Amino acid sequence: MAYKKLTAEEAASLIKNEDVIGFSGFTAAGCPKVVTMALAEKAEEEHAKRNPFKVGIYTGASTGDSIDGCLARVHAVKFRTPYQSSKDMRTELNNRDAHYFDLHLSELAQYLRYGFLPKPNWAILEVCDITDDGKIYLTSGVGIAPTVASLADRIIIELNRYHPKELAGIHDIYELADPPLRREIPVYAPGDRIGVPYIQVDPKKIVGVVETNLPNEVGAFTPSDEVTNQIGQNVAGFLSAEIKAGRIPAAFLPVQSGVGNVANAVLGAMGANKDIPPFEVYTEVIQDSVIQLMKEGNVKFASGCSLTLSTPALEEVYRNLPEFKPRLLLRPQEVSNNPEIARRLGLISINTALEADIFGNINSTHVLGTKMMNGIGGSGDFCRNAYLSIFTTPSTAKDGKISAIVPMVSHVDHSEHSVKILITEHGIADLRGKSPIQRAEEIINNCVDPIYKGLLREYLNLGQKGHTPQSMSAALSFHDTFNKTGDMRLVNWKV
Ligand code: 0RQ
Repeated sequence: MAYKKLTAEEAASLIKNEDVIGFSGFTAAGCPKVVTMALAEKAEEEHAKRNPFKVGIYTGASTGDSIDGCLARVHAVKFRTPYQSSKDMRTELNNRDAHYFDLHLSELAQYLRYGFLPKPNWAILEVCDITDDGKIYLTSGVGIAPTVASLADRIIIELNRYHPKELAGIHDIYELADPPLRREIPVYAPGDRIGVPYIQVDPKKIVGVVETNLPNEVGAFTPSDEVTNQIGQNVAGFLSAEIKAGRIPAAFLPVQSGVGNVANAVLGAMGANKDIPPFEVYTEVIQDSVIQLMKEGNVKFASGCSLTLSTPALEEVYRNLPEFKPRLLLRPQEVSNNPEIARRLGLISINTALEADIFGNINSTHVLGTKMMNGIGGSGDFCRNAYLSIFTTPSTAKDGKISAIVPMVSHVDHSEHSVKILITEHGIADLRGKSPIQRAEEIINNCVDPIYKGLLREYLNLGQKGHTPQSMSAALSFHDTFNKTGDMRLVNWKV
């Protein structure tokens, strides 16, 4: 190999206070692991000497603990974008020890190229193979790797032997030209290949290679329960009724599905529904359920940005790579999440809300309006542009003390103009073509937990006259009551 071999500590020693780093990967899949762990130790040593040490971080989406967790715990993050799901990073952001800006995932690469954000000094990339002339073969996630590899001054490689070299060929690397030169992205079907299987970098930028042999840090899913199963059944039932009504073509449309337990349960229920034909997936995270459905013959092909699989599922794919590789494709997130493609392919987009309001606005990010949860992720890229945009949520949280459906969301991520269908374990609200008052009735009747139906009907009566019957004094009473008493059920409109 033409490159210098480095230890993680040697690589970390090159990174300076205030440097900005861009990482490969998307979720914990494909993220580097050891250089940031060493960097966290370096930060701790610097802090012990009372020296400042913080870095700026760009990633594809969330990361494994060895990036977000390790660096957050030692207060070594100056700024962070675009999505995270680490408990420690969340604490850091909510304490404002690190500045966080929440971006649509499809936008980050172009924001960097446009110069809207500080240029990365470093790219740290996890690879399964690298050639002496600078061809980089990524591992199980792509994210913003092509863009940070071309923009960064210097590159550190983590060559992770856990991922087989034969993974090369699963990636389709394509970078967009910037306006006014941009043309259409020529993806006309989920399986279309438009680029090359590697990232080409200038080998002179590579300062060294750190060798590792480590699995991804993808967390295990909690098994589906009664509520998530019922949400899954409701989504599958709704989609099969849409096929029967002729509003979804009989051959079906490509599916985008969000991350987490509800998303896994929804895909499982879709696979089990006999009215839904085998379908293709055009999404960002390929989760365990997609692989399961592929084995059962219910998913024909999956294009995504990462194989966000539990370790047993990823190892199964790797053991049977010749069988899976022709049916899997990993793209940069500005292609996997591109609004142009979502609209063209006619995606059925299914994402999870933290909170919805009775008029159809969605809060995906802010717990009770103030605390950042994870970020908007790709939900906005897809929801606004999909053929059919569905949001799911359990109707309550925290043992019923929180209604996930409120008079007015405490933070807006997706507006009533983009959200077409809301589904909870209680049922389906079809918001298409309905006025605000009709939407409120549909949501209260079909989706709200019985314990909160009365309160929300009373709220509608408090509303001002006008197109959308909000009461400006009572709109946030659910949240205010929870903050004061710890239980939204105690709302009293007369106070
Ligand atoms: O709290 O962690 O203390 O138990 O929020 O809730 O039900 O476990 O939901 O893990 O599926 O995540 C929206 C965050 C849902 C996720 C969100 C509390 C609840 C629990 C988590 P605990 P659940 P999930 C593709 C698309 C945005 C990005 C996106 C997400 C915790 O799906 O990040 O869609 N979405 N990307 O108790 C207060 C409420 C609450 C509440 C739930 N109304 N108020 N707390 N909780 N509802 C992915 C990517 O882009 C990579």
